[in-house]
Parts: sequence; structure tokens; C-alpha cells
Amino acid sequence: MRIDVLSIFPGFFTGPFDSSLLGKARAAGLVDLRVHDLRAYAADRHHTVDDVPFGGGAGMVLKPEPFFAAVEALYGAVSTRPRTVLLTPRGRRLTQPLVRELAEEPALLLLCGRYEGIDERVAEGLETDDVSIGDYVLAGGEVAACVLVEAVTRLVPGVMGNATSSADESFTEGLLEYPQYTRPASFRGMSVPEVLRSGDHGRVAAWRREQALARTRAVRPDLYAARGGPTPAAEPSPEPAPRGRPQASP
Ligand code: JD8
Repeated sequence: MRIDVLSIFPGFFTGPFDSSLLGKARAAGLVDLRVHDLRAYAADRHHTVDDVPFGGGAGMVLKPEPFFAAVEALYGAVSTRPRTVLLTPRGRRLTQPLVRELAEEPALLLLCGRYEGIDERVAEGLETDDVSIGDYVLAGGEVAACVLVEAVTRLVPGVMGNATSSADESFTEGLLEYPQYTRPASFRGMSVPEVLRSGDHGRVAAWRREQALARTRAVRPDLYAARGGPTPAAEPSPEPAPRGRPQASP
């Protein structure tokens, strides 16, 4: 998969894109990820990328010309360009179904704005798919692009190493994860549930499913209702299991 990113802060991506999983996927040639400095496509000798807003108001707006120049330099004719995603608070919310959809594309072009945003003719002329990572205010599109790249590239075949059991993922599809434990079996008075150490794979699977369902129902009733399964009659929630170390008795 190829992903191009356009930003006025290309250095922002060096840490995130060179680390761990993604760094290895790039090194292995599974993901061709390229970050481009928008400033390199500015036409004037000062490499101007922003200007004051028409109509007045605070702050600056990113000019349209560098975006079009960059896209034309990268892909030639504007008709042969990949799916172009503009990260913006007004976009379609990034959810796992959208992540899966984007992961099917052979190539993506991500546009990152800053300041008061990008001249509207970029969205219009480049026919962008507008995406938002959530309802909070960021200072620009770069963090959102990092989130999208991480979520999408982990689905590219080979990136996660195929130990990523698709069986396991469908098992808890649309649910929160069950609790995970590793050694030691007892830590500061907190012990690993006996069933996980029983060696009985059937009991382990049943326990995990039950935990995933109970957790989802308790903390994400929206996901629980949307999961498409039986909805048991409401009953009073059981007392939540105490977290942490057992308390000293009085
Ligand atoms: C791009 C500039 C800053 C600050 C208007 C647009 C995404 N989920 C998200 N939250 N925020 C963004 C985002 C914010 C951006 C830009 C994405 C470019 N800003 C805001 C207030 C004034 N601009 C985002 N994806």
C-alpha cells in the first residue's frame, strides 16, 4: 500500500512513522509511506503557504496553489490520483468500518491543514473524502493523519505478522477486549483468575467471551446494543468486581 502525506510540518511524522510496527512494515516494503513538505510546492521565492482570510478574522488560511501543485507533481493528471483524505473536524468520523474501507485502497493521499484550515477550493477541486478522528479540537491535521495511518496500516496483510488471529478478532467483534494477564500468577495480592491457568481451552474461551460481553455492557452500552446479538432483559448490574489489592478488613 502507498500512502502520501502533505503537511507544512513534515518533521512531525519522523518519530511516529519510523517506530515499531510501522517502521518494520516500511523497511519490509509492505507500506510505501512518504511525507511531503507542502512548502516545497510553493511557487514564490519565500515559499509562502498561508495568507489572511478573505472576509477578515483571526489567523491564517493555507493557500490552495501548493496543494494542487503537490498533487500534480506527485501523480500527474488529477484524474489518476488516489483516494484523497482531508483531515478536518467536519469530516466523517474515523471508525473501524471506515478504517477497513481505507485499508482496501491501493493508495491514499492525506492532506493536513493547520491554523484556521485550508482554502475551501482544495476540498472542492481535489474531491476530498473528509475525515475527523473525533469530537475534540486539535491544532492541525497531523496527529489525525498519524492515527489514521496507524489504524489503516496494521490491517495491511503482513504488517502485524499473521499471528493476528482473524478468528480471535471475529470472536470479540464489536466488543471490548477481555482482561489479559501475564506472569507472575500472583502480584501484590492480586491473582490471575484460576480458569486462565486451568489449561482448559474451552473454559478459557467461555470466560473470555463472558468477560468481553460483561465489560462492554457495563462501560459501552452503545457498542453492546449495536453488536447484533441477543439483548437479554435488563437486570440490575452486579456489584463491579473490586479493582486492585484486597483491602485490609477492619
Ligand atoms: C485539521 C486546523 C485547527 C482549530 C479551526 C480547523 C481532525 N478531530 C479533529 N479535531 N481537530 C481536527 C483538526 C483541526 C485543525 C485542522 C484537523 C487544521 N485545525 C482548528 C480551531 C479553528 N481549525 C481534527 N481530523
